[in-house]
Amino acid sequence: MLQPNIAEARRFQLVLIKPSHYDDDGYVIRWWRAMTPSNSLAAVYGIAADCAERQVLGPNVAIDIRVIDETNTRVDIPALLSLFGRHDGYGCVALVGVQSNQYPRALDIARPFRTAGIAVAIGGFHVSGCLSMLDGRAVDLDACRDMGVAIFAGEAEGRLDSLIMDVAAGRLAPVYNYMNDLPGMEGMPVPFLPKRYIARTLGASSSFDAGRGCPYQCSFCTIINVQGRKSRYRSADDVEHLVRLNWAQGIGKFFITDDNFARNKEWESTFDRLIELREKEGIPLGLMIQVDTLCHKISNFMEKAKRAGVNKVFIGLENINPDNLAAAKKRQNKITEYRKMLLAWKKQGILTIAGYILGFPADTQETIRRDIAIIKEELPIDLLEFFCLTPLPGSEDHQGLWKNGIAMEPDLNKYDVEHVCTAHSRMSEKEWQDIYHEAWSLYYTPAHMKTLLRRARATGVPMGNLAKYLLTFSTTDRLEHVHPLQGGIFRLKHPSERRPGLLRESPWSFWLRFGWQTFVKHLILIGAAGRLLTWQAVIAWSPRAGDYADQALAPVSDDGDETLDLLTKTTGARAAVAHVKKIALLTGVRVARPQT
Ligand code: B12
Ligand code: SF4
Repeated sequence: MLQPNIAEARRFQLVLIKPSHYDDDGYVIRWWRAMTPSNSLAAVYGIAADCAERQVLGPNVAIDIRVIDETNTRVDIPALLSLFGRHDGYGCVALVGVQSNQYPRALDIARPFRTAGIAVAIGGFHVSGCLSMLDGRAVDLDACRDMGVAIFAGEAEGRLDSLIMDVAAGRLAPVYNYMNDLPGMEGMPVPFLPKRYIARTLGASSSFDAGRGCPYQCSFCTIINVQGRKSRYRSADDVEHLVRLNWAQGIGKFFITDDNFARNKEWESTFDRLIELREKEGIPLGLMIQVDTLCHKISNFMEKAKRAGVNKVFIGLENINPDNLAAAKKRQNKITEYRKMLLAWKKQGILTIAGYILGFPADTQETIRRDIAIIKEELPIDLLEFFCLTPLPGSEDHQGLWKNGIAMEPDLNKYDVEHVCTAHSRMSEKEWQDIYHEAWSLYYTPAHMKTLLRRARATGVPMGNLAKYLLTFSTTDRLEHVHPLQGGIFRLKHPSERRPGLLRESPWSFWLRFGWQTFVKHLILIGAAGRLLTWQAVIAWSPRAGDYADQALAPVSDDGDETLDLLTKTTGARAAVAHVKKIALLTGVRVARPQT
């Protein structure tokens, strides 16, 4: 980074903080090593580093950038206040990528800085979603105005310069609203984090968004109302540039965070470039992507994904009841295609992770139990993640409830898609919350984990990788009471980090309980890891393991699987099969071709 070399240069302090949120006991969720790196931080850091390099505050002012991801680093407020003190308050705290569930914590972080007169700005999905869908004040945005925290809605590419200049000139505005002006991404600064920050996450992987925007219209989705429905993308040159930047510091694993990489208009040129870097230059790329359930219909998509280095794919399966999918306007998810799509990923030996939402209108505890049993038996999914259907601020669902004055959970800290935040017509709040937790134990039974390992062995999915994820996914909700996406290794807590308004525990009882809980949790984890390793070894060495077959791995049959429970147990499923047959009859196309 270019820095002025004259001794009396002023140094603008830009502190980027990605807040975490509070657990059910009111303590900040923080780990020695968090599960996933924050792409929001990487994106804003990349833009800020570019501002520093271009010396946007003039040739005599340096910009020092600090990065704090609160999921893996404690926000040491006294130390930061003294840093600002040493620079006469010249600088700004930027609360980055703040989601709705992180908004209360973000405000708690902002308070002492505002009291000390330090400039604070906040950006991310909560403020952007609210300004996009609501009246500019809901939900709780006035708290920012009251404290003098500047609200930044929209994307920072091309706009951070002016915000930094406003802070430096002491004229920070209360609101910056760019929601109606989404920038193009080509040629923009790329997401990047120095290795010392990446090292605080598991597996030392980084992330980037190759594109933003999704063409679909799911009613629970905030993304389309914040990032739009048009595909915007980085060019293959941009992607190559960021891969090289990271590889120069030894990082070759990436989470490509596009919500639907299959609908990124530049997916093919991006994959082609990554294939070149991997096959010609030997950069050992390991990628995770997110896709929709129709991606198997895009010719070459899966084959190129494999060659580009994709080894994990997240699929927004959401539900197996078509009535539920239709209620959420997720009509693009065709349950009649699920098996074909999943088997096609299996054919590439790529690990599949599917998201499953609980609490759609037709769901009850009984139907959820039945549906999970069907998935285990009939769908070749490796890992299944559960979420509660949540009216997230910024979504059409939230806007509808808000406009009609229907009660929703008032505490934003709970909008983490793990807590029930609104009423359901067929389940009480307790029933819904209980079945969410039960779902994890229904799927991750010892018997099913062994089946998953057997399927992995038979289809070439790396067993060690799967076993590692099984350990996390089968234990995090039960032991840590958080979603695996919010998880990590070795939970850290501090008595001073309890949510304001809750009782401060005595240090003695706090540390005693923390020590005991940590000990017990790690004993259970060691036991679970030992069992998984033993199963993995036994299955790997079993002479006929490669021949393993079951209903989930069976090729799609000539009749399009129409006798499976997946396609017969709900009226919606039967209607979907009837529809496919009708179309086949009209077009003369066979219902399904057997997979090889
Ligand atoms: C990758 C991802 C993750 C990753 C990494 C987190 C991250 N934020 O990078 C992981 C797997 C850890 C994750 C976890 C969770 N996630 Co997530 N995640 C995403 C995803 C798919 C991409 C995030 C991203 O990189 N976006 C691109 C960046 C560049 O956009 P951005 O964050 O908005 O930042 C831009 C602007 O907002 C602005 N900006 C942001 N901050 C600031 C600050 C200032 C001062 C300024 C000037 C500008 C500015 O500039 C940036 C560049 O343009 C989004 C969906 C999406 N499309 O964004 C969901 C999303 C953010 N996640 C969501 C949720 C709910 C979660 C979880 C709670 C789920 C769970 N229970 O586990 C956890 C929370 C864990 C955590 N500690 O953050 C929701 C949040 C909805 C909401 N309204 O609150 C989203 C929107 C998805 C959804 N379901 O709708 N997530
Ligand atoms: S497919 Fe995913 S990103 Fe697209 S609208 Fe639906 S939920 Fe949102």
